[in-house]
Amino acid sequence: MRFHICGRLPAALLAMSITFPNVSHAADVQERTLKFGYSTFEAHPLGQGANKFVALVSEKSDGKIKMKVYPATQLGSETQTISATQGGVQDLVGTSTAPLVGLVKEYAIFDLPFLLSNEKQADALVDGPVGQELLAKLQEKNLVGLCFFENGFRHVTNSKHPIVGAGDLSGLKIRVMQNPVYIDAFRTLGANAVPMPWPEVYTALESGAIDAQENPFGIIYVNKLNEVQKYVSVTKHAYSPWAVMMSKKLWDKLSADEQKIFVDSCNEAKAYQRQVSRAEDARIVAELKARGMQINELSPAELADLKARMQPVVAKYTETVGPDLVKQAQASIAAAP
Ligand code: EAX
Repeated sequence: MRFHICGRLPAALLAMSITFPNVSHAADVQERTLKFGYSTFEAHPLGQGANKFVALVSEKSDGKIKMKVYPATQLGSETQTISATQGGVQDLVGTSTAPLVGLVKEYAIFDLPFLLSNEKQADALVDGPVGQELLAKLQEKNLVGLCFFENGFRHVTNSKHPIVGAGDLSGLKIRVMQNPVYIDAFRTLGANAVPMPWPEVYTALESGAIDAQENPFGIIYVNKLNEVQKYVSVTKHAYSPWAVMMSKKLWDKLSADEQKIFVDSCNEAKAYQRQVSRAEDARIVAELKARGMQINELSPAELADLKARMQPVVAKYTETVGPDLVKQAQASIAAAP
């Protein structure tokens, strides 16, 4: 029977069935239970994407590879969980890319103020040669970058007044991520920029130790920042990709089949994750308003002024990451659909 079917296959297909493993090839996959920790809540689009990734890995491994998720900074702050993953204490981690700048300076390219204007450009950048090169660079630091999810475009919130122009940031005590570009950017605007790990932010806002912070709508919403912040100003000053990473110690122990399962699952999950993230944004804005937040846009003139004031910061970090890398990034962005 088998022979009979083979006999009817076109020659090219027959050749393929000899060259490549056929369907009966048993993938080299072992039973594993892995720890995957990340900073935000499971209900956030990032958490939904993480769950999708976990489900895909399970499905593709016939249930052999299980991942236990630890959302909401249960395993520590982003910098702590990144180092735990480098050391192999934690198997997988998802974080905004901003704290990675301490390990691989080129990651600062994502933080250049106003580099990106929309999601299509973001996808072109992170899925293009620059993003792929940056994922690969993590290997030097005992991490394997699997793919990029999306945290999103960042906006400033504060408890004092609406920010209608760059001048309104002056004097505000604002929490920023542990990343030199953000520190410089907000200091340039006259704000008192304080780098702080995320798990400390809510309390610092609540106690009035800081006045302001900046994050995408989704993070503002799931963390209920409306309870401690009155104003959201749609500054869209930077875009945060979110890297899904594996400990290189674990990666090196995996079979080629297992490695492929993780990379394929991450790439499938990212499409879903980004779609959820983008679909949720409008609903979240309405919800934040319903919870009493005052949301304001900046006029085109004020935005242009803000961008202009960021130029020295862009120039400084273009030198740090390398002008060629920035040119490559700009080419990907320009080619976005
Ligand atoms: O969970 O620290 C931050 O502001 C980041 O956006 C983080 O991913 C939030």
